[in-house]
Amino acid sequence: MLSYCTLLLLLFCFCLKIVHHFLYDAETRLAIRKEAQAASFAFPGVFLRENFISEEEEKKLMSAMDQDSWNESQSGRRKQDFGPKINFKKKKVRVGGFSGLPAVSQKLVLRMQKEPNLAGFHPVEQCNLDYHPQRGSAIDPHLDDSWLWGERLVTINLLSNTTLTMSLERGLPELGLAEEVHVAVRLPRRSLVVLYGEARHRWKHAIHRDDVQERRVCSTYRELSAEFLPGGQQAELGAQLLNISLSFKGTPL
Ligand SMILES: *[C@@H]1O[C@H](CO)[C@@H](O)[C@H](O)[C@H]1NC(C)=O
Ligand SMILES: *[C@@H]1O[C@H](CO)[C@@H](O)[C@H](O)[C@H]1NC(C)=O
Ligand SMILES: *[C@@H]1O[C@H](CO)[C@@H](O)[C@H](O)[C@H]1NC(C)=O
Ligand SMILES: O=C(O)CCC(=O)C(=O)O
Repeated sequence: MLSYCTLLLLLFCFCLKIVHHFLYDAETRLAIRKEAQAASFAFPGVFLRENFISEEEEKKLMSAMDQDSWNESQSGRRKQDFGPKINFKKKKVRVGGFSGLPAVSQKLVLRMQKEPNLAGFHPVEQCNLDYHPQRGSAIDPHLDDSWLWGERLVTINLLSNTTLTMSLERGLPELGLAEEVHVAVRLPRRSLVVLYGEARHRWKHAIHRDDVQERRVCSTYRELSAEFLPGGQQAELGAQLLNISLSFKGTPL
């Protein structure tokens, strides 16, 4: 009986979980308060470029992607991966099988490199994810690996608008927010978003089920960490990955 009550109490508390909600403003780079008792704050580490690709390019990209097969992934997502096989637990990278990023990405990568935050951006992985409301697609809050992957995570958002939710479970004590904090970053269709700095390493990112209203596809590009760049312990492997990746002769893994 007691445990049943305890369970109910826990459920009650869970439902009452307080979350402070903010909305990211790309122009001022502020997280704007949605509630009276909180103040807006600077939110560094997000770069957003609207209309990164044209409608025509979106059509061509999507038709190229849909010519390859999609693999089932977690949480109702489907996936196409162009990159080395990685075992993050054992910190092992296998080059075999990786044939490079797809040809259609070459001009997009060149365009990325012209963005103020993306000088010298040389991706060694492209992961395409396909979200659909009928499959309840979502991605839980997480931080991307930083052993292999470098500072900048670059995503092109296709087919529909969505919201990337940034979260800090422990709140922001420096702002007097003791409970979980969410910052909603609106991603318009055909925009490019870069996460770096605090938005890359401190805040988790997620796509909530409710924020997938129509089919939505994204391509995320990842660069190497310092360990795999010249001067790093695994520089040779890094050079090999770059060589393959930037040949743009890829077929999916
Ligand atoms: C998508 O977002 C853009 C830019 O924020 C907005 O102008 C447009 O109306 C939105 N489209 C839909 C279908 O909600
Ligand atoms: C990549 O490797 C191939 C074969 O090992 C070599 O011929 C080529 O020059 C390399 N390309 C670059 C850009 O390093
Ligand atoms: C799907 O997974 C299989 C098995 O891992 C792999 O051989 C295939 O290339 C994958 N396809 C895509 C599009 O990622
Ligand atoms: O769907 C997105 O935009 C985010 C994808 C993501 O977080 C990931 O692939 O790790």
